[in-house]
Amino acid sequence: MPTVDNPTEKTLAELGVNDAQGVAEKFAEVRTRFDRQVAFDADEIRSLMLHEAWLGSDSDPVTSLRNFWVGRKAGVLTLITENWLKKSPPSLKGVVGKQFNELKTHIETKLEEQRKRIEEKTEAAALNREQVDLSLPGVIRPVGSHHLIRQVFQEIEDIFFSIGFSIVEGPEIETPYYNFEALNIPEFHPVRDDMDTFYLELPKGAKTPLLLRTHTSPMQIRTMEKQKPPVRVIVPGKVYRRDNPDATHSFAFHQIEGLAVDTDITFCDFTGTIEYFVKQFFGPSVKTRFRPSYFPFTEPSVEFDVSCPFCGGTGTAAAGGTCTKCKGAAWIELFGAGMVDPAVYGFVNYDAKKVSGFAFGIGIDRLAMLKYGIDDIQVFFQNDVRFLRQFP
Ligand code: FA5
Repeated sequence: MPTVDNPTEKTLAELGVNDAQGVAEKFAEVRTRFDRQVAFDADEIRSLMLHEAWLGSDSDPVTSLRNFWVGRKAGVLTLITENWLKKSPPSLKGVVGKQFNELKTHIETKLEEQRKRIEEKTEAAALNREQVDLSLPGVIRPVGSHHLIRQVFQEIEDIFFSIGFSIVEGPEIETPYYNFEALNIPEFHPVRDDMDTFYLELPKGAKTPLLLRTHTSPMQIRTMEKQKPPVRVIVPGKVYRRDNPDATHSFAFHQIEGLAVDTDITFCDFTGTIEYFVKQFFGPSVKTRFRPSYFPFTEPSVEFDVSCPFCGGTGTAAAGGTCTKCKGAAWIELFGAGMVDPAVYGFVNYDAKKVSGFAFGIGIDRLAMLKYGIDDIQVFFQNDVRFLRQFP
């Protein structure tokens, strides 16, 4: 409901204006009302809107004020043009036109000033709200850390980097060819029984069966297929076997494969490299030894042992009695390794007469258990933060 009359909705004749002075008075009246409103800030305009139908109902009070005065359809300036200027008698047209132009310039200038003023004020208020109080305590965001297995991978990678090895990674889903055959493990070879394998269910007619790799050794083949000697790589990764979970077995675990092939690699290079690694990893005082073993893809094959780091290779615990870690044996079995079997070179088109090399496969989980005194492999996979926090 309008509470204030809007004189611009009437003609000058209807307002009883018939001379130049009357015209000037009416324009002055309108200008005074405008000057009062344009001096207001946004909140004051809002409350004015509630009381005066002079202002529109746009949700933004500043826009409402602007539309009311200069809106093209029904703004005051349009109404003056229609009702005062166009409908004034010829004798007053000149004076109404002059007054109108002055008012128009005045209104437009002042509205622009008001817009800038309100904008600056709003911006200053926002800046004020966002000001940072440097004396307040900061927000503490907890920083995560690497899982112990990842840390052990990193330690081993650093050691092998330092002696010229590089890292390669490969697929966890493999073909039987790479996981077995090319590693000199033909079908029905008894070794396949030790690596009880997860096979993928594939649609009928699939070209080859697929499996979850049971060790990182397939990457020996993939690497040699791609690369001519010299080869010096380590392969960190996840592997899978259908083993029942217990304190030392998991169905998913981690290995690092190592492979070095060149024209003149000897058994001494092999044992020297392994010994260097073990001493870097467990400390200079540990001793190593190797025992004959068997892998179809290495010949000869060995099992590397380390003198028990817990009892100093004595078999006796510091507090007396038998060392519980090595069970009094003084040695702990570490991993399998060997000189690459010449039969393997045949699968990758290497000349077995010209090249030689060694390979090893380290079970990371058991190595980490040994180094950090952990007696159950399952804790690596349970993600209990009480365990994880012990290895920041
Ligand atoms: C192999 O996997 C060979 N590919 C290693 C190798 C590489 C030999 C290159 C020669 C040359 P093996 O099956 O022994 O070997 O497994 C290697 C290591 O994996 C073991 O010493 C053990 O630490 C770890 N391992 C085996 N099965 C499990 C399991 N279920 N859970 C946790 N760790 C396991």
